[in-house]
Amino acid sequence: MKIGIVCYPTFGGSGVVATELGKALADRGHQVHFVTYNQPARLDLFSENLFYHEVSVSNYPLFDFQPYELALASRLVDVVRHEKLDVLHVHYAIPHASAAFMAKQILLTYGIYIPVVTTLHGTDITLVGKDRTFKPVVTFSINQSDGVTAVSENLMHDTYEFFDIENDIKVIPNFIDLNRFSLKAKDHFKKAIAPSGEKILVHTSNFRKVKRTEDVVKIFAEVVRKIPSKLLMVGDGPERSACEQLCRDLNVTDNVRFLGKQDAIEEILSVADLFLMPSQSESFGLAALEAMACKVPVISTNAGGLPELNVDGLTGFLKDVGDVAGMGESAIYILEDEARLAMFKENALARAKEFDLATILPLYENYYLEVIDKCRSKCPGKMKNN
Ligand code: GMT
Repeated sequence: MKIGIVCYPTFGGSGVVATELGKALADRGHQVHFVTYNQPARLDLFSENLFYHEVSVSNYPLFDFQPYELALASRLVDVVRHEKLDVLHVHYAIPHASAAFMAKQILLTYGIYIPVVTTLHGTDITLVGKDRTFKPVVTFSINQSDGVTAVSENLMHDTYEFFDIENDIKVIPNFIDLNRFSLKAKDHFKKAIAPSGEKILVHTSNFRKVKRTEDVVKIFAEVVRKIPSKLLMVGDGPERSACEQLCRDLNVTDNVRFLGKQDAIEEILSVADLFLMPSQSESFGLAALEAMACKVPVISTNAGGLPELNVDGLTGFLKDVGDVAGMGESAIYILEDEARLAMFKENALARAKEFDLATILPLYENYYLEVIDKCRSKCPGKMKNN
């Protein structure tokens, strides 16, 4: 197939999923065209099947806000026509699904029907989508998509609950490349971080409010009182300075390191004993899956889709949002006993394997074929190979 992928090219989970999916599809022999404003963070163009089409937005001084959505729609029309795509897969409803809708309408004037699959990732629905000003556009563009997927059952239910959706939504969870995310020998790094054999806790995120990064520090402050340990805070974002201040207030700065944005997350996870994800909401929790694949148990909230990934008492523990004391106690419970910690680590890896890329990728491939087939019978004559 010739597949167009639209995503945010940043470190965010939706961009990571879209990029890894595109790369894996290219490895399977599909031709994959990324259409976005920057080359996606994890995209290396070494495959003959991978293409990148930049969306350049004007900087015409008349506009206070440059019309990205229109630039994207125009670029999509161009790429679909000239690369003869079979399907467009847009990640994140705003503004990708609506830009795809506009491109689809324009393409019809050229006698081309392009099937559009929209994947909902979470914040497009739970946070942004609930903003009343966006609701009509999100509802409309989901309903106008030829196929819709969500990354968890929970996100699917939320979408049906908050929007008037007439389309079926297929759940296809996040996936993990176990070749990349696996336990690596990083003893020298471990020694540098924890010279006296302290336990290592890790948090990775974009430090937005929804991640409750201050809870990470508070949980760690509980743990370090009982268990010699270190905390690695990976990533960057608006809440970082508040977290750094909290570390000073709680007198834990000597045991916490802020590493900023990192590419080789798997190397950091390889030295970790526990992963903390106290999010307010989390449609799936890709960062937790990455940790589990590196044999790291997870202390998380029970928000959103996290219970579909983290199994309470087996791969870690789930607590209510804001239950810092409960998360601290659970962390100590896992870390204080070596045999117990080893068991949780094994369980985390076993669970992660259920989300292996090799298992999830065919779900997307089959879904594209199903959607293309449905569209072909809906509009004979306007589809490629028709
Ligand atoms: O979590 C973020 O802040 C990034 C966000 C995004 O939209 O890029 O991630 C969302 O999509 C990921 C991939 O499907 C999910 O694993 C994350 O759980 C989800 N984040 C939230 O729901 C907060």
